This record gives sequence, C-alpha cells and structure tokens, in this order.
Amino acid sequence: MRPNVALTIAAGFSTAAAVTLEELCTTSYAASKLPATGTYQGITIDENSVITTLTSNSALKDNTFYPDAAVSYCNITFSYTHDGRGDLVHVAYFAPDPSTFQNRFLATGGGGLAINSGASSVSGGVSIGAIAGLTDGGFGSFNTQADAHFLLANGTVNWENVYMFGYQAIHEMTVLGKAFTKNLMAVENGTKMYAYYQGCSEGGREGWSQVQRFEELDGASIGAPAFRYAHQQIQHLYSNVVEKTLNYFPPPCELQAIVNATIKFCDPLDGKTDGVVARSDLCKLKFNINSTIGTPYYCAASTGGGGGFGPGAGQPTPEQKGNVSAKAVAVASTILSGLHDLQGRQAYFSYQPAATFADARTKYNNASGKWELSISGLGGEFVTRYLWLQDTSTLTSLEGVTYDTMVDWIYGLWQLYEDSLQTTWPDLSRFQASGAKILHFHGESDDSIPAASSVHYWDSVRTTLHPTLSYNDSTTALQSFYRLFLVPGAGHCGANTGQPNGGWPQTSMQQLIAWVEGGVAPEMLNATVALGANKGQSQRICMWPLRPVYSGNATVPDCVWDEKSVETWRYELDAFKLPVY
Ligand SMILES: *[C@@H]1O[C@H](CO)[C@@H](O)[C@H](O)[C@H]1NC(C)=O
Ligand SMILES: *[C@@H]1O[C@H](CO)[C@@H](O)[C@H](O)[C@H]1NC(C)=O
Ligand SMILES: *[C@@H]1O[C@H](CO)[C@@H](O)[C@H](O)[C@H]1NC(C)=O
Ligand SMILES: *[C@@H]1O[C@H](CO)[C@@H](O)[C@H](O)[C@H]1NC(C)=O
Ligand SMILES: *[C@@H]1O[C@H](CO)[C@@H](O)[C@H](O)[C@H]1NC(C)=O
Ligand SMILES: *[C@@H]1O[C@H](CO)[C@@H](O)[C@H](O)[C@H]1NC(C)=O
Ligand SMILES: *[C@@H]1O[C@H](CO)[C@@H](O)[C@H](O)[C@H]1NC(C)=O
Ligand SMILES: *[C@@H]1O[C@H](CO)[C@@H](O)[C@H](O)[C@H]1NC(C)=O
Ligand SMILES: *[C@@H]1O[C@H](CO)[C@@H](O)[C@H](O)[C@H]1NC(C)=O
Ligand SMILES: *[C@@H]1O[C@H](CO)[C@@H](O)[C@H](O)[C@H]1NC(C)=O
Ligand SMILES: [Ca+2]
Repeated sequence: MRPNVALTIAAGFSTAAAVTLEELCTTSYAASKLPATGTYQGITIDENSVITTLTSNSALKDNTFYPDAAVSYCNITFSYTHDGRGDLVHVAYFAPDPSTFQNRFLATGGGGLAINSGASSVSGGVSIGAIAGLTDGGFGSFNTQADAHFLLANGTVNWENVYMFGYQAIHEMTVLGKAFTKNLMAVENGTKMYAYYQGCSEGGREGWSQVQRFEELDGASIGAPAFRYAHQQIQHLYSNVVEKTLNYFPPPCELQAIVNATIKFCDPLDGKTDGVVARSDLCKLKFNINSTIGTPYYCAASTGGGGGFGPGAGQPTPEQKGNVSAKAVAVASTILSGLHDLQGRQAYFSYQPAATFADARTKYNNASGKWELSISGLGGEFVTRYLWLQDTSTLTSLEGVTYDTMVDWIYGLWQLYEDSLQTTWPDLSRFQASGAKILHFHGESDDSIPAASSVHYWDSVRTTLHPTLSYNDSTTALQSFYRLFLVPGAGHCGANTGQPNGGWPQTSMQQLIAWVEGGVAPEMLNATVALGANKGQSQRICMWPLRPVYSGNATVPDCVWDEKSVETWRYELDAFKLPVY
C-alpha cells in the first residue's frame, strides 16, 4: 500500500516517461539513459555492461523497513571504473513502473561487513515510488563482503577499499543514481527530484558518512548506526574481557534469567505492564541487579541452529539449570557499566539494561562439561585484520588482555580509520544549510550497538552546532533538521523476541518523506508491532530527549522531560584526551 502522504504531495508525477516497465527494462533502453560522461569526475561507465532483469509482482512481506506491498521493478546494473585505477565497481538500480514513479531516488546501504542489503532495501524503495540503488563497492561482486579484500597482503591495507567502504562508493552510487533516474524517468528540468537514504547498522554508519560529508540527499532515515567504529567494534569484545577478568563464564541461560528478571522489574516503570522496558533509564536508576542473585533458571537442552542470541542459538547446548550466582551478576553489572580503563576512567558505554547479553555468549565444552570463553567474532576480526593487519578474522585468545589493552586497541583503530570508518564528524552545518532532514532511530534494547551510542552522537552534534545555546534551545534548533527516536524494547535493527509487544518504526521512510516533501516534521515516530499476539498494532514513539510515560494500556505515551533519566544517558569518556563525538 502506498503511504497517504505520497498520494497527497506527489503532485509532480512524471508524465514524460511514456514507457512501460517492460519497455524500460531492455538493455538498449537502459544503456541509452546512462549518466552522461562527466557526471562524476574520474568515473568512466562501461556502456556495454548494462544488464536488465524484470521482476513482476514480487511480494514485499514482513520487511523491517517497509509495509507489505506487491512490487514490480527492473533491476538495472552497470559497472564503472575509476580513471587511472583500472578497478571495477558494480551498481544496481531497481526502477519501478514509470506510472508509479514519484520523483524519488533512494540510496541504500548494507549491514555487518556488507555494503548493500541485496533486494530487501531496494525493492522497498520501489514501494515508495523511488528508483533505489545499491553498490558492490568494487569488492568483486554484490555479495562480496568488505573484509574479503581489506588486505592486499599481511601488513598491507587496501586503502582504496577502505575509503570505498567508508563513504566513497555510496556517494558515487548516489550521484550516478540521481542522474540515471532523471534520464530513465525523463524527469523534467526544473522538476524537483528528491533523494533519500535508508539504512541500519553498518547501513546506518554509511548513511551518516553521506550526511557528514556531502549534500546530495534531501533526507536520510538512519537506524542504529555502527559509527564511532573503533569504539563500537572493540566494544564487541568487552563482555568477553569482563568474563576473562572476573574468571566466570556464565551459561547463556543464567544471563537470560538476569535479563528476564530485569524486564520483569523494569517493565512497569514506564506505566504500562506489557513486557516492554520503555524506560531503560528508570531501570538504571531503580533496579538493583543484585536482587537477581538466587533466581532459579532453567533452559532445556537444545540441538542449536536457532537464530538470535538465546540459550539455544547456534551451537547445541545441554540442559542448563541452577540459581543465578553472584559471579554472574558481577559479570552482568560490569558489562552494563561499560569499559573503564584500569584507573577507572570511562572509555565507552554499554547496552541498556534489558538488552540481551549477546556479546557475552559462552560456549559449552562437552568434554569438560564446562562453559568457556567464546570470543566475539564481530570484535575479534577488528583486532586481527583491521589493527594487526593479519589476514584472519579469528582472534584466538585474550591472554594478557586487560581493560587498558582494549583502550589501546581503540586508540589504534581510531587513528587508523579516523577519516574513513570512524564516521562521527559532528559538524552538520553544511547538510543543515542544504535544507535536508535526518530521521535517526535506535532500538533501546539493542544488544549489538548500544542505544547510548546514538544519544552520544546526537548530543555531540547539538553542542557542536549550538555551543552557546541552552540545552532546550539547542535541542529545539537541532530538531529543525535532525530528530532522534529511541524505540522502546526494540533490538538491533528490528523487533525483539524478548520484548515482542514493542513497536518497530516500519514506516520511517514515509514519515521522512512527509517531513521533506510535505513539511510535516514527525513529533512522534509511528511504529507497528511486528511480533507476537499484538502483531499489526500501531504505536507511537517519543522524540528524544523526551521520555515515554504510559497511562494504563494506552498505545500513545505522554512524552515527558525527565532530567534525571536523561542524565543517565550522558557519558564523559575521560579515558581519552580527545573528545569522543
Ligand atoms: C540485479 O541483477 C544483477 C545482474 O543480473 C544480479 O547480479 C544482482 O544479484 C541483482 N540484484 C538483486 C538485488 O537482485
Ligand atoms: C534537461 O536539460 C539538459 C541540458 O540542457 C538536456 O540535455 C536534457 O534533454 C533536458 N532534459 C529534459 C527531460 O528536458
Ligand atoms: C526468559 O523469558 C523468555 C520469554 O518469556 C522465556 O522464553 C525464557 O524461557 C526465559 N528464560 C529464562 C532463563 O528464564
Ligand atoms: C551489588 O553487590 C556487589 C558485590 O557484593 C556490591 O559491590 C555492590 O555495591 C552491590 N550493588 C548494589 C547496588 O547494591
Ligand atoms: C555431549 O556428548 C554426548 C555424548 O557424546 C552427546 O550425547 C551430547 O549430545 C553432547 N551434548 C552436546 C551439548 O553437544
Ligand atoms: C536454588 O535455590 C533453591 C532455594 O531458593 C534451592 O532449593 C535449590 O536447591 C537451588 N538450586 C540449585 C541448582 O542450586
Ligand atoms: C598472513 O597472516 C595469517 C594470519 O596470521 C597467517 O595465517 C598467514 O600465514 C599469513 N600469510 C603469509 C603469507 O604470511
Ligand atoms: C526544557 O523543556 C522541557 C520540556 O521540553 C521543560 O519541561 C523544561 O522546564 C525546560 N527547561 C528549561 C530550563 O527551560
Ligand atoms: C502516523 O500515525 C498517525 C496517527 O496514527 C497518522 O495520522 C499518520 O498518517 C501516520 N504517518 C505516516 C507517515 O504513516
Ligand atoms: C491492559 O492489558 C492487559 C493485557 O492485555 C489486561 O490484562 C489489562 O486488563 C488491561 N488493563 C486495562 C486498564 O485496560
Ligand atoms: Ca512497559
């Protein structure tokens, strides 16, 4: 279903493109509409590389970022090279039926170490009347991850790939895509064509990389960005180093029992007992995690293979039972307090209480009958490949690793990738001056990228742009183009099986479009419950820094100012002498 806003504000439907989707979807037609030479200095498109593939009536169903729809599109790919470099970059643009085109281009990003999300985000783009683009970054194929050719040899970084992944490839895909869209859909000169970005996680970092550097976009919808790269990636190892330091490797079920007890206590603090912790800040202030010591836990044996981070995920696990130990609680609370150096200075922050302890996952040794350290693959690779420049993604040991070592690793990665992957440039004046808008959201129970990471950046932008204004005045000024929303109970870039009644902002793109094209700034973010008994229910989400309080079972919270709560989201990262934006 097309969003209402689109119907009311897309007065400028392109009528000039008097071709059908079938006519458009031929290599000769697409090749005749390629961006003109010189569209991007230093890029030469291979006119013979065009491939078109028509897809009719494909179902977009349970997509994280777009409502259900049936979409027809032409997947048009072509390749280009950077003059003087002899490389090969592939881009793909999904074009809608010209009769449904609404003068929009959408750039998309990836997740993890991927620079694109395949068909899911570009076909979603088609559902909002956009031509939607993705890139392979020049890594070899659309499915090749950025780490595959990150090193040319041990010790030799492939810097071209780093910068392509960092920001360059998506910028090129965006500039070429806008020109290609205008040609393909015969957008009349003088007709405003809107350019958007949508992405989450690594795709969120990629979105910020564009917002911080370029003025090609009219709007960006950015979820849970994996920015502040050095800190974020080493953070994935912090839980393991806590386990190692405290010499306790909790069975996953024991940590899950702590999470469950946290949810049970903190759920009602937001005024509504629905299994969703909408106020993890009040949870921080009021919940004593020591109260979970002694809580009995039980998890049946599992053959593994399940998704997610629960006690049955991945590997086969034995039956787990016992009472939550003081040691497990010490591990959990040290993880939640975030990385501090050995002098007690804060180096980074952690997940909010009620998020699962995904990074702390241990592995079962069937021979010894004990739970053992399992080094997070996400974090480990950033030490071995990105810092030590060794062609391996596996960090085999944490022997001798202290909290100071972790701070040192962060310093190392930060200096290496400050201008490519760190992605926390806080001065958005140029983007703001261009009139563009940013809608930024983050699951409050995200267990992969701390929700505080987004809050910290929002605050850095606020104080950088408005150093002399009061908190309230700078907030109001910032919200004229940049709005942040914390999604109650949500996990990493999606709904959370542990708190299924929390809504997810599946229509964030529509709200962004309403803001950019219709001038309707979102006071609250719309959300839809994606899981469980209430699937389909509509909810609304407060704009940061206001926090939700529910009366009874209302789906719309009161959004209140609560200084003590907001204070719990502020961190002085004094382990570093430089400001950490
Ligand atoms: C688009 O088409 C190209 C060329 O056939 C193909 O390699 C690619 O996987 C397609 N992209 C998607 C997202 O389906
Ligand atoms: C827009 O202007 C350019 C340059 O003047 C011209 O080549 C192109 O054909 C025009 N496009 C349309 C759709 O009128
Ligand atoms: C935690 O709660 C979930 C959802 O209610 C439940 O499936 C799981 O068994 C509980 N785990 C423990 C260890 O209590
Ligand atoms: C929890 O227990 C630990 C270890 O006994 C203690 O150091 C800590 O102060 C306790 N925390 C609270 C909030 O009571
Ligand atoms: C452990 O080993 C026993 C005997 O070899 C086997 O039956 C059991 O399934 C194994 N358990 C796990 C969790 O791998
Ligand atoms: C857990 O604690 C209860 C008392 O609360 C006790 O009866 C039980 O034996 C304990 N279970 C284990 C596995 O230690
Ligand atoms: C590169 O480093 C990896 C990981 O340390 C090692 O396994 C491999 O042998 C090294 N390759 C060469 C050519 O030295
Ligand atoms: C700031 O704004 C909030 C409401 O958003 C209000 O409750 C509070 O009193 C304001 N603070 C100051 C110092 O004006
Ligand atoms: C958001 O929800 C409100 C209230 O249900 C509704 O009026 C509005 O149309 C929605 N906005 C979008 C863009 O879906
Ligand atoms: C709120 O919802 C719960 C669960 O659906 C229900 O048990 C309860 O009666 C409702 N409370 C009110 C005040 O409607
Ligand atoms: Ca609740």
